[in-house]
Amino acid sequence: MRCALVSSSLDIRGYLGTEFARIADRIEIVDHRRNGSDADISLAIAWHPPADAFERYPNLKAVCSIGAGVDNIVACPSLRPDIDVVRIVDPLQAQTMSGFVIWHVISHQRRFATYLAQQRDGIWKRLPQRAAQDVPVGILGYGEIGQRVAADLAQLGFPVMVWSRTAKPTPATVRGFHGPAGLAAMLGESEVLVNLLPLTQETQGILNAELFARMRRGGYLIQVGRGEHLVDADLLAALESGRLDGAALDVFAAEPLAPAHPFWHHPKIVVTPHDACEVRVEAVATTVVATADAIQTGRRPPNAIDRQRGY
Ligand code: NDP
Ligand code: OXD
Repeated sequence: MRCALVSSSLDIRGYLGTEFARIADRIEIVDHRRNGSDADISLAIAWHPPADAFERYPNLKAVCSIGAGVDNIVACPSLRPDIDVVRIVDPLQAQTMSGFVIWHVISHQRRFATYLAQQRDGIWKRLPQRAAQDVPVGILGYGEIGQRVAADLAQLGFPVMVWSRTAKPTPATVRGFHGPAGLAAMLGESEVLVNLLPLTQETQGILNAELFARMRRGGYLIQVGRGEHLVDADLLAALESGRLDGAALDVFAAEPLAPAHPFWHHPKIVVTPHDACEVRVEAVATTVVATADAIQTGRRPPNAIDRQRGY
Protein backbone atom coordinates (compact mmCIF):
# COMPACT_ATOMS: atom_id res chain seq x y z
CA MET A 1 0.00 0.00 0.00
CA ARG A 2 1.16 3.53 -0.77
CA CYS A 3 1.34 6.00 2.09
CA ALA A 4 1.83 9.76 1.69
CA LEU A 5 4.12 11.70 4.05
CA VAL A 6 2.54 15.05 4.89
CA SER A 7 4.21 17.69 7.04
CA SER A 8 4.93 21.40 6.95
CA SER A 9 7.43 21.25 9.81
CA LEU A 10 9.32 17.96 9.73
CA ASP A 11 11.24 15.78 7.31
CA ILE A 12 9.19 12.65 8.08
CA ARG A 13 11.17 10.54 5.61
CA GLY A 14 14.41 11.43 7.35
CA TYR A 15 12.85 10.72 10.75
CA LEU A 16 11.56 7.28 9.66
CA GLY A 17 15.00 6.37 8.25
CA THR A 18 15.64 2.74 7.36
CA GLU A 19 14.03 1.32 10.52
CA PHE A 20 10.53 2.03 9.16
CA ALA A 21 11.12 0.03 5.96
CA ARG A 22 12.41 -2.92 7.98
CA ILE A 23 9.10 -3.29 9.83
CA ALA A 24 6.67 -1.82 7.30
CA ASP A 25 8.20 -3.46 4.23
CA ARG A 26 4.89 -3.65 2.38
CA ILE A 27 4.23 0.08 2.78
CA GLU A 28 5.61 2.26 -0.01
CA ILE A 29 6.09 5.78 1.27
CA VAL A 30 5.66 8.65 -1.16
CA ASP A 31 6.20 12.34 -0.59
CA HIS A 32 3.31 14.78 -0.47
CA ARG A 33 2.82 16.78 -3.70
CA ARG A 34 4.80 14.26 -5.73
CA ASN A 35 4.16 14.04 -9.46
CA GLY A 36 1.57 11.44 -10.32
CA SER A 37 -1.88 10.37 -9.26
CA ASP A 38 -3.06 10.95 -5.71
CA ALA A 39 -6.18 8.81 -6.18
CA ASP A 40 -4.23 5.70 -5.15
CA ILE A 41 -3.48 7.12 -1.68
CA SER A 42 -5.69 5.76 1.13
CA LEU A 43 -3.20 6.25 3.97
CA ALA A 44 -1.00 9.13 5.14
CA ILE A 45 1.49 9.82 7.92
CA ALA A 46 1.25 13.43 9.05
CA TRP A 47 2.63 15.99 11.47
CA HIS A 48 1.52 19.62 11.17
CA PRO A 49 -0.06 19.12 7.72
CA PRO A 50 -0.49 22.26 5.57
CA ALA A 51 -4.09 23.58 5.59
CA ASP A 52 -4.97 22.27 2.12
CA ALA A 53 -2.96 19.05 2.44
CA PHE A 54 -5.74 16.48 2.25
CA GLU A 55 -7.71 18.08 -0.61
CA ARG A 56 -5.65 16.17 -3.12
CA TYR A 57 -6.41 12.70 -1.69
CA PRO A 58 -10.03 11.84 -2.67
CA ASN A 59 -9.72 8.24 -1.45
CA LEU A 60 -7.92 8.86 1.83
CA LYS A 61 -9.19 6.60 4.63
CA ALA A 62 -6.81 7.20 7.54
CA VAL A 63 -4.06 9.52 8.75
CA CYS A 64 -1.47 8.30 11.27
CA SER A 65 0.14 10.77 13.67
CA ILE A 66 3.80 10.26 14.49
CA GLY A 67 3.01 11.16 18.10
CA ALA A 68 0.53 10.46 20.88
CA GLY A 69 -1.03 13.87 20.23
CA VAL A 70 -3.20 14.45 17.15
CA ASP A 71 -4.29 18.06 17.67
CA ASN A 72 -2.21 19.37 14.77
CA ILE A 73 -3.88 16.86 12.43
CA VAL A 74 -7.51 17.23 13.54
CA ALA A 75 -7.12 21.02 13.25
CA CYS A 76 -6.32 20.71 9.53
CA PRO A 77 -9.23 22.32 7.60
CA SER A 78 -8.94 19.92 4.63
CA LEU A 79 -9.31 16.77 6.79
CA ARG A 80 -12.78 15.37 6.01
CA PRO A 81 -14.83 14.21 9.04
CA ASP A 82 -15.01 10.61 7.78
CA ILE A 83 -11.22 10.11 7.76
CA ASP A 84 -9.83 8.14 10.69
CA VAL A 85 -7.03 9.79 12.67
CA VAL A 86 -4.74 7.29 14.37
CA ARG A 87 -2.50 8.06 17.35
CA ILE A 88 0.58 6.29 18.67
CA VAL A 89 0.12 4.18 21.79
CA ASP A 90 3.50 3.00 23.01
CA PRO A 91 4.12 1.74 26.56
CA LEU A 92 7.81 2.66 26.21
CA GLN A 93 6.85 6.24 25.39
CA ALA A 94 4.69 6.34 28.53
CA GLN A 95 7.58 4.94 30.57
CA THR A 96 9.94 7.61 29.24
CA MET A 97 7.41 10.35 29.98
CA SER A 98 7.05 8.97 33.47
CA GLY A 99 10.81 9.30 34.02
CA PHE A 100 10.70 12.89 32.78
CA VAL A 101 7.86 13.83 35.13
CA ILE A 102 9.47 12.05 38.10
CA TRP A 103 12.71 13.93 37.43
CA HIS A 104 10.90 17.28 37.81
CA VAL A 105 8.73 16.22 40.76
CA ILE A 106 11.79 15.10 42.71
CA SER A 107 13.76 18.14 41.60
CA HIS A 108 11.03 20.30 43.19
CA GLN A 109 10.71 18.09 46.29
CA ARG A 110 14.50 18.03 46.90
CA ARG A 111 15.07 21.72 45.99
CA PHE A 112 17.48 20.95 43.21
CA ALA A 113 17.45 24.53 41.86
CA THR A 114 18.54 25.88 45.25
CA TYR A 115 21.37 23.34 45.51
CA LEU A 116 22.59 24.29 42.02
CA ALA A 117 22.62 27.95 43.03
CA GLN A 118 24.44 27.10 46.29
CA GLN A 119 27.06 25.14 44.38
CA ARG A 120 27.62 28.05 42.01
CA ASP A 121 28.30 30.22 45.10
CA GLY A 122 30.38 27.57 46.94
CA ILE A 123 27.83 27.30 49.76
CA TRP A 124 27.77 24.10 51.88
CA LYS A 125 24.32 24.16 53.47
CA ARG A 126 21.81 21.38 54.05
CA LEU A 127 18.20 22.27 53.38
CA PRO A 128 15.23 20.78 55.27
CA GLN A 129 14.13 17.58 53.57
CA ARG A 130 10.55 16.75 52.69
CA ALA A 131 9.26 13.22 52.35
CA ALA A 132 7.46 12.18 49.15
CA GLN A 133 4.30 11.66 51.17
CA ASP A 134 4.26 15.41 51.95
CA VAL A 135 4.25 16.48 48.27
CA PRO A 136 0.83 15.81 46.70
CA VAL A 137 0.82 15.59 42.90
CA GLY A 138 -2.24 16.25 40.74
CA ILE A 139 -2.27 14.98 37.16
CA LEU A 140 -4.53 16.50 34.49
CA GLY A 141 -5.36 13.62 32.13
CA TYR A 142 -5.56 9.96 33.04
CA GLY A 143 -5.09 8.38 29.63
CA GLU A 144 -2.43 6.11 28.14
CA ILE A 145 0.41 8.24 29.50
CA GLY A 146 -1.21 9.74 32.61
CA GLN A 147 -1.97 6.26 33.97
CA ARG A 148 1.66 5.19 33.80
CA VAL A 149 2.91 8.44 35.36
CA ALA A 150 0.36 8.17 38.19
CA ALA A 151 1.28 4.56 38.96
CA ASP A 152 5.02 5.29 39.05
CA LEU A 153 4.67 8.39 41.26
CA ALA A 154 2.42 6.48 43.67
CA GLN A 155 5.01 3.71 43.80
CA LEU A 156 7.56 6.31 44.93
CA GLY A 157 5.31 7.36 47.80
CA PHE A 158 3.82 10.59 46.44
CA PRO A 159 0.11 11.14 47.15
CA VAL A 160 -1.30 11.03 43.59
CA MET A 161 -4.56 12.49 42.29
CA VAL A 162 -5.76 12.31 38.69
CA TRP A 163 -8.38 14.24 36.76
CA SER A 164 -10.20 13.03 33.65
CA ARG A 165 -13.28 14.06 31.67
CA THR A 166 -15.25 10.95 32.61
CA ALA A 167 -15.08 8.96 35.85
CA LYS A 168 -12.30 6.36 35.72
CA PRO A 169 -11.49 3.43 38.01
CA THR A 170 -8.18 3.93 39.83
CA PRO A 171 -6.03 1.70 42.04
CA ALA A 172 -6.12 2.29 45.80
CA THR A 173 -2.94 4.41 45.63
CA VAL A 174 -4.42 6.93 43.16
CA ARG A 175 -7.40 9.21 43.85
CA GLY A 176 -9.59 9.91 40.84
CA PHE A 177 -11.48 13.15 40.09
CA HIS A 178 -13.52 14.15 37.05
CA GLY A 179 -15.51 17.04 35.64
CA PRO A 180 -15.35 20.71 36.70
CA ALA A 181 -16.14 20.08 40.40
CA GLY A 182 -13.50 17.35 40.48
CA LEU A 183 -10.92 19.73 39.04
CA ALA A 184 -11.52 22.34 41.75
CA ALA A 185 -11.26 19.68 44.46
CA MET A 186 -8.05 18.21 43.08
CA LEU A 187 -6.35 21.58 42.56
CA GLY A 188 -7.01 22.55 46.18
CA GLU A 189 -4.88 19.62 47.30
CA SER A 190 -2.17 19.72 44.59
CA GLU A 191 1.30 21.08 45.23
CA VAL A 192 2.70 19.80 41.95
CA LEU A 193 0.46 19.86 38.88
CA VAL A 194 1.32 17.76 35.82
CA ASN A 195 -0.48 18.57 32.57
CA LEU A 196 -1.04 15.48 30.44
CA LEU A 197 -4.19 16.54 28.63
CA PRO A 198 -4.77 16.44 24.89
CA LEU A 199 -5.35 19.81 23.22
CA THR A 200 -9.04 20.28 22.43
CA GLN A 201 -11.48 23.21 22.42
CA GLU A 202 -12.31 22.36 26.06
CA THR A 203 -8.71 22.20 27.30
CA GLN A 204 -7.17 25.13 25.40
CA GLY A 205 -6.01 27.80 27.89
CA ILE A 206 -6.84 25.62 30.91
CA LEU A 207 -3.53 26.47 32.63
CA ASN A 208 -4.53 30.01 33.55
CA ALA A 209 -4.62 32.43 36.50
CA GLU A 210 -7.86 30.98 37.86
CA LEU A 211 -6.40 27.48 37.91
CA PHE A 212 -3.10 28.58 39.50
CA ALA A 213 -5.06 30.46 42.19
CA ARG A 214 -6.77 27.22 43.18
CA MET A 215 -3.50 25.32 43.72
CA ARG A 216 -1.57 25.25 46.97
CA ARG A 217 0.58 28.37 47.33
CA GLY A 218 4.20 27.73 46.29
CA GLY A 219 3.18 25.01 43.86
CA TYR A 220 5.02 23.68 40.84
CA LEU A 221 3.79 23.16 37.25
CA ILE A 222 5.04 20.41 34.95
CA GLN A 223 3.69 21.23 31.49
CA VAL A 224 4.09 18.37 29.01
CA GLY A 225 0.72 18.53 27.21
CA ARG A 226 0.56 21.19 24.52
CA GLY A 227 1.73 24.82 24.54
CA GLU A 228 -1.78 26.13 23.85
CA HIS A 229 -2.95 24.74 27.21
CA LEU A 230 -0.97 27.48 28.95
CA VAL A 231 -1.67 31.20 29.17
CA ASP A 232 1.96 32.34 29.20
CA ALA A 233 1.32 35.72 30.86
CA ASP A 234 -0.68 34.07 33.68
CA LEU A 235 2.21 31.73 34.44
CA LEU A 236 4.69 34.63 34.59
CA ALA A 237 2.35 36.52 36.94
CA ALA A 238 1.88 33.44 39.17
CA LEU A 239 5.66 33.02 39.46
CA GLU A 240 6.12 36.73 40.15
CA SER A 241 3.54 36.73 42.96
CA GLY A 242 4.88 33.54 44.56
CA ARG A 243 1.62 31.72 43.89
CA LEU A 244 3.80 29.23 41.99
CA ASP A 245 7.37 28.41 42.96
CA GLY A 246 8.50 27.13 39.57
CA ALA A 247 7.62 25.43 36.32
CA ALA A 248 9.10 22.87 33.96
CA LEU A 249 7.89 23.54 30.41
CA ASP A 250 8.42 21.10 27.54
CA VAL A 251 5.80 22.33 25.06
CA PHE A 252 5.04 25.79 23.71
CA ALA A 253 2.36 27.46 21.59
CA ALA A 254 5.05 28.32 19.01
CA GLU A 255 7.89 25.81 18.64
CA PRO A 256 10.81 26.35 18.60
CA LEU A 257 10.36 28.83 21.45
CA ALA A 258 11.12 32.34 20.11
CA PRO A 259 14.60 33.57 21.14
CA ALA A 260 13.13 36.65 22.86
CA HIS A 261 10.49 34.73 24.84
CA PRO A 262 10.73 35.54 28.60
CA PHE A 263 10.57 31.83 29.51
CA TRP A 264 14.13 31.27 28.27
CA HIS A 265 15.91 33.22 30.98
CA HIS A 266 13.35 33.08 33.80
CA PRO A 267 15.10 31.89 36.99
CA LYS A 268 12.11 29.76 38.06
CA ILE A 269 11.47 28.09 34.70
CA VAL A 270 13.14 25.03 33.19
CA VAL A 271 12.74 24.83 29.39
CA THR A 272 13.15 21.63 27.36
CA PRO A 273 12.56 21.44 23.57
CA HIS A 274 9.44 19.20 23.33
CA ASP A 275 11.61 16.28 24.24
CA ALA A 276 9.89 14.74 27.28
CA CYS A 277 9.55 11.43 25.46
CA GLU A 278 10.42 10.47 21.93
CA VAL A 279 8.23 8.23 19.82
CA ARG A 280 10.19 5.26 18.52
CA VAL A 281 10.10 4.74 14.75
CA GLU A 282 9.26 1.12 15.52
CA ALA A 283 6.02 2.24 17.20
CA VAL A 284 5.12 4.40 14.19
CA ALA A 285 5.84 1.57 11.74
CA THR A 286 3.76 -0.92 13.72
CA THR A 287 0.89 1.56 13.88
CA VAL A 288 1.04 2.24 10.14
CA VAL A 289 1.03 -1.47 9.31
CA ALA A 290 -1.96 -2.10 11.61
CA THR A 291 -3.78 0.83 10.03
CA ALA A 292 -3.08 -0.44 6.50
CA ASP A 293 -4.41 -3.89 7.50
CA ALA A 294 -7.57 -2.30 8.87
CA ILE A 295 -8.12 -0.26 5.70
CA GLN A 296 -7.66 -3.34 3.52
CA THR A 297 -10.11 -5.41 5.54
CA GLY A 298 -12.64 -2.61 6.00
CA ARG A 299 -12.19 -2.33 9.77
CA ARG A 300 -11.70 0.73 11.97
CA PRO A 301 -7.95 1.10 12.66
CA PRO A 302 -6.76 0.31 16.20
CA ASN A 303 -5.98 3.49 18.17
CA ALA A 304 -8.17 5.65 15.93
CA ILE A 305 -9.28 8.66 17.97
CA ASP A 306 -12.87 9.80 18.43
CA ARG A 307 -13.18 12.64 15.89
CA GLN A 308 -16.06 14.22 17.87
CA ARG A 309 -13.99 14.42 21.09
CA GLY A 310 -10.79 15.35 19.27
CA TYR A 311 -8.60 12.80 21.10
P1 NDP B 1 -5.07 10.04 26.06
O1 NDP B 1 -5.93 10.49 24.93
O2 NDP B 1 -4.78 8.59 26.21
O3 NDP B 1 -5.73 10.53 27.44
C1 NDP B 1 -6.24 11.83 27.58
C2 NDP B 1 -6.77 12.02 28.99
O4 NDP B 1 -7.20 13.39 29.13
C3 NDP B 1 -8.00 11.15 29.30
O5 NDP B 1 -7.96 10.71 30.64
C4 NDP B 1 -9.16 12.13 29.11
O6 NDP B 1 -10.31 11.87 29.88
C5 NDP B 1 -8.54 13.43 29.60
N1 NDP B 1 -9.26 14.57 29.06
C6 NDP B 1 -9.43 14.94 27.78
N2 NDP B 1 -10.20 16.03 27.69
C7 NDP B 1 -10.52 16.37 28.97
C8 NDP B 1 -11.32 17.39 29.55
N3 NDP B 1 -11.95 18.31 28.80
N4 NDP B 1 -11.44 17.42 30.90
C9 NDP B 1 -10.82 16.49 31.66
N5 NDP B 1 -10.06 15.48 31.17
C10 NDP B 1 -9.92 15.43 29.84
O7 NDP B 1 -3.72 10.89 25.96
P2 NDP B 1 -2.23 10.46 26.37
O8 NDP B 1 -2.21 10.13 27.82
O9 NDP B 1 -1.68 9.45 25.45
O10 NDP B 1 -1.45 11.82 26.05
C11 NDP B 1 -1.89 13.06 26.56
C12 NDP B 1 -1.22 14.20 25.84
O11 NDP B 1 0.14 14.31 26.21
C13 NDP B 1 -1.16 14.10 24.30
O12 NDP B 1 -2.40 14.44 23.70
C14 NDP B 1 -0.08 15.11 23.97
O13 NDP B 1 -0.67 16.40 23.86
C15 NDP B 1 0.81 15.07 25.21
N6 NDP B 1 2.11 14.43 24.91
C16 NDP B 1 3.24 15.18 24.99
C17 NDP B 1 4.47 14.63 24.73
C18 NDP B 1 5.72 15.42 24.90
O14 NDP B 1 6.78 14.98 24.42
N7 NDP B 1 5.69 16.56 25.57
C19 NDP B 1 4.60 13.24 24.34
C20 NDP B 1 3.36 12.52 24.33
C21 NDP B 1 2.16 13.11 24.60
P3 NDP B 1 -11.19 10.52 29.65
O15 NDP B 1 -10.33 9.43 30.23
O16 NDP B 1 -12.43 10.75 30.46
O17 NDP B 1 -11.41 10.41 28.18
C1 OXD C 1 3.57 14.15 21.19
C2 OXD C 1 4.49 13.05 21.07
O1 OXD C 1 2.37 13.95 20.94
O2 OXD C 1 5.71 13.32 21.08
O3 OXD C 1 4.00 15.25 21.56
O4 OXD C 1 4.07 11.90 21.01
